[in-house]
Amino acid sequence: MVLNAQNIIAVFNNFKHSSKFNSYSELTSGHINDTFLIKTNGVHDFVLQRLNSYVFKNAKQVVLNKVKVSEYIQKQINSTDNQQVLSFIKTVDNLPYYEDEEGAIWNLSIYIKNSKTFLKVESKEIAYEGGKLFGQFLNLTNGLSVNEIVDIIPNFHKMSFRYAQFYEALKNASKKRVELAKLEIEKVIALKNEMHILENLKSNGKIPVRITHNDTKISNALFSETNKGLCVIDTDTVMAGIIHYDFGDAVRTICNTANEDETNLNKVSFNINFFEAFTKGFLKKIYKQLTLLDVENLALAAKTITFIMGLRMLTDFLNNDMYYKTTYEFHNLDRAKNQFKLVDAISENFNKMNEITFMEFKKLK
Ligand code: GN1
Ligand code: MG
Repeated sequence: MVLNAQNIIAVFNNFKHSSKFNSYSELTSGHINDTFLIKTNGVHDFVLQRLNSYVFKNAKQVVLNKVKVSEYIQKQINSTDNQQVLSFIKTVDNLPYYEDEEGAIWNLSIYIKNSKTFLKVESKEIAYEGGKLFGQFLNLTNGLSVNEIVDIIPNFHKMSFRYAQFYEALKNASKKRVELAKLEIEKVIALKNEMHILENLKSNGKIPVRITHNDTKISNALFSETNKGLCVIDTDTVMAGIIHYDFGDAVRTICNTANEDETNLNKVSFNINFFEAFTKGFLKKIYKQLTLLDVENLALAAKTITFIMGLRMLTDFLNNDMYYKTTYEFHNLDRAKNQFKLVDAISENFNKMNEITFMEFKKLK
């Protein structure tokens, strides 16, 4: 379907709302779905989204998961305040999603008013608020059974699975792309053992599996106009996981002094002050659920999730860009380079990071 105004209005009007469409704009920060802000003349504006059917083989189930998570959180916060949780709108046929003629799946949620997002964090306060918000999300979903949510992308953060995909891509990649990615490929091979430590702790039952968000980049957090954390969004990949990756993915995006797409690698470094502020906020909300072993592996989690993002971007580059949206030829390779530079910066700060997580945990316990 061509994503023009006429088609977007038609899809929007398949949902149950009493608002008149005013205008729309595309929200372009995501790498996967097509997302639009729909402005109306009514009480609410809306976020309309077409799910990526290559990434989400069972897109209907993604929406069912999302609705379940929102309803569960709504019950926990026990308030009608829809600033803290996403509210999904049903279709005129009373379904949680709309299926268009091509079989694509759409969902609609209420746009949370007076909110903003950050691609890059500019202050310790935002880092701290982000920590509280993602920690609180884990509190709110703590009682949700892993059996309630379908594993929407199996093995999503599983390192051995991502390595297998990488080796497969390497076998089939063009000579040119392999040559261009030579240094990154060497890096992936060199870090293999260390990057499996968390997976081993998880599979040996040392770190508990629970419902987690799995995509806690800072642009998935909404803030109020006064920079208070409001609501965690993009619940597409909420499923069974370990809290470490939620901690780590937030650190990956909060403490990077550059955007994820920055190509000038001199700008990529690790902001340890933001790490401290984020850790304070996160642990404040969630320390009661953590063991010392959990805390000892938080810094490693930041390194591991940053690495796995680089690995997936590199793999997609070798696969000629099948998965992530790209806007120029070597976009995915540039993204991978950015992430691997950040992995190095994390290594340089590793001891300090471990001191901080341990100290902050001790203060609270
Ligand atoms: C994707 O949905 P979006 O664009 O926020 C990806 C995440 C990566 C992220 C990198 C389903 O997230 O795993 O962290 O890009 N989501 C999926 O920014 O693969
Ligand atoms: Mg996502």
